[in-house]
Amino acid sequence: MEFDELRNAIIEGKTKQIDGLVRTALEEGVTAVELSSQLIPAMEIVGQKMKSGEYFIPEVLMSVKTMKTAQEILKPLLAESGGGKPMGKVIIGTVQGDMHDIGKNLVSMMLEGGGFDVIDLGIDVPKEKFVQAVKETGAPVLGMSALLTTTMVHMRDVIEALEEAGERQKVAVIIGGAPVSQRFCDEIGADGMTDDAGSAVQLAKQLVSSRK
Ligand code: B1M
Repeated sequence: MEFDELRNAIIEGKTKQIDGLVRTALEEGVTAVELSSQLIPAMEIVGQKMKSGEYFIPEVLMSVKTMKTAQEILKPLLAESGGGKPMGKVIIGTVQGDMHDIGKNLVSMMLEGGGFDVIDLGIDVPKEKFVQAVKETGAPVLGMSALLTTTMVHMRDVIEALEEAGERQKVAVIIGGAPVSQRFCDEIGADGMTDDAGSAVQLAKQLVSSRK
């Protein structure tokens, strides 16, 4: 399978073509997990074009729409890929002020594939909503995503709010997103961070089993 055509469809925002390209790749035997990981670098290139001023928001949104079309096709396949052993609940959301959700959605889909029951709070999630979800669901894992250096700071606010509500010890907090580092994770007292969706599933599994 030649992935260049698929990546170019994302970079150039060819929403109408992506459906056929993804389905052809699947028919050729490429797995949904492999396809997902092949498509991510295309968004990196979109980011570079955004930064250099070659792309403005409308172009970026066409790429996002194309990526989301691909994700919709892959979602049920990723959910099936884990073998089905139930792992419990995970709450996930993009922090307050942040609208980026492609990476968060990918993590969500991979967690479902890993057997987790995912409660996705969406984007621009205020700290109160994270705390309420932990209280109401008793989920053992809370995941937060942030793509902006200006919004990642809200991860700390959520952890502090969990402490104030007496919920912090009940839930393992994992974080991720392009600007997040291990140093930042340690600084804010999160339980772990990962750079990619697949490792987020491994981390969530480790944290759940270490708490049993
Ligand atoms: Co935005 N944006 N954006 N954007 N955008 C970035 C992040 C940026 C790096 C682009 C750039 O300048 N090069 C830059 C941030 C700079 C910074 O803070 N340092 C930026 C900016 C500045 C902005 C705006 C401020 C632009 C403006 O309006 N002037 C604005 C802010 C809006 C807001 O949120 N308040 C904005 C808006 C947008 C769009 C709406 C146009 C669109 C988002 C649409 C959407 O998501 N529905 C958008 C996009 C698409 C991007 C880029 C191009 C691509 C992001 C993406 O989807 N990547 C991005 C550039 C880039 O990242 N190179 C950029 C693909 C995705 C699969 O990767 O999300 O990193 P990622 O997820 C990975 C890992 O990080 C990890 O796993 C995922 C899969 O492997 N991961 C986790 C993520 N969450 C995790 C959670 C975990 C574990 C792992 O545990 C819970």
